[in-house]
Amino acid sequence: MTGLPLSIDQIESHNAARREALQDDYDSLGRQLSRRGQDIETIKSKVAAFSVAVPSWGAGRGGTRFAKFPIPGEPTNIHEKLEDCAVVQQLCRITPRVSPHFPWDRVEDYQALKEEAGALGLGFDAVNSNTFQDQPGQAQSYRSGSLTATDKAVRDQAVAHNIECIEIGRQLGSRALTVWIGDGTNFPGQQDLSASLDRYLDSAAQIYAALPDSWRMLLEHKMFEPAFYSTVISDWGSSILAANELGPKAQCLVDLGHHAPNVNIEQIVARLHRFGKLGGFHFNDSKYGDDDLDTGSINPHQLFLVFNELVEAERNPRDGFNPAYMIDQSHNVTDPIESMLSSAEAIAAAYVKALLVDREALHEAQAANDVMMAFQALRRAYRTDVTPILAMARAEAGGAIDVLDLYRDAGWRERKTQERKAVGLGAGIV
Ligand code: LRH
Ligand code: MN
Ligand code: MN
Repeated sequence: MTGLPLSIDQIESHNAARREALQDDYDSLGRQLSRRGQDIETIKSKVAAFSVAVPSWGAGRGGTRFAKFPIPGEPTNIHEKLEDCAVVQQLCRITPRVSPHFPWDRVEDYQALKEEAGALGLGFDAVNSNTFQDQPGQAQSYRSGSLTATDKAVRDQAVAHNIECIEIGRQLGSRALTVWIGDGTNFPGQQDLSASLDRYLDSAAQIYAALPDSWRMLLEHKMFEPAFYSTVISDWGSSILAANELGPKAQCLVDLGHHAPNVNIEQIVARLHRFGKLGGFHFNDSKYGDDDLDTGSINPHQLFLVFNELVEAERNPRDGFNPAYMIDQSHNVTDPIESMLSSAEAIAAAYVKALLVDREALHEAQAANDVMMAFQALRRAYRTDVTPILAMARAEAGGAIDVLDLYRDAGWRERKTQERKAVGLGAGIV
């Protein structure tokens, strides 16, 4: 591949200077794990096979509804976003796919976009529709809802947009459509809570009917925002009921930030898997609500517990187990590339720690109701520093041993500051 953004020689010399120390740490961890009956090479090969998609919108500097503070060299279109996602992938080697959002990423020629991504070492993941914003020149407004609007013309427009997203996704080589709607209410009595769900099911069924056989429709629930009294697909209950009604190609997507505070998300994961409806994840972290903070920055233990359920699910697949993993963050105060690198590492670390759980010991303790030993089986895995496994897997795949160090040394953002046009100020959700 010649179109890669960073110099392969630079990665090689970066790694050469760190390889000996890494080998030392890796060997030491390998000995520690082998005393626990675990083979570090087997674990490393699982990381090598692991991947998580990055969102095209995550490459831009996010904002809040109050303000957006762009950074120099920020990408201004899908082409530049792909370049930045390629930097992330080149350094960390576990983010080979980009999840696009339409119409934000609209272009004339999707075949050409697919080739452009391919030359950068990237493919496309789930396509995301957007019926939570009005676009210039749009015939109908989503101000009173989209798939659930009382006005049929609005619902028809929202359905048609989703079907167009499927068509674009086909051209990009995608195999899933993620549907999140902002529909809901701000006042008690504003809408009939049952009738709006009926309208959702009717609209969603029309989209489902347009889905190719090999595709999945991922229903993303969210408790609140932008609607602050009720949301139509507010929780995993509404989501799984809708997915069941739609059919086997419909599954539920869990965005970690879309729940009530303190909700037991790992249990939701286990429930969805139990009924074959665990479709995918949007990884991020939060302290208060849908904060879209960097994954694992607030509650890495919860992320580990989610992956603990995923490893259990992998060992015990029901109706197939193939969740789509993706990062969904808003980078308001960091360089988005650095946040995505750091988050990809946090996600892989949670996965590896979950792999390190002594499942036999855990299951035995559970069967014997030995609470402390069951907990310790998790605790022991969680406190292991798995950094050497991640770095070794990365380096062997051609990535950087220290991703952030190399990213800063490469001066990518400085270079792009010279080349790219400046982003205007303003407010924005992403
Ligand atoms: C909604 C959401 C959804 C959107 C994205 C921009 O809060 O998580 O996934 O598509 O943010
Ligand atoms: Mn999301
Ligand atoms: Mn969200």
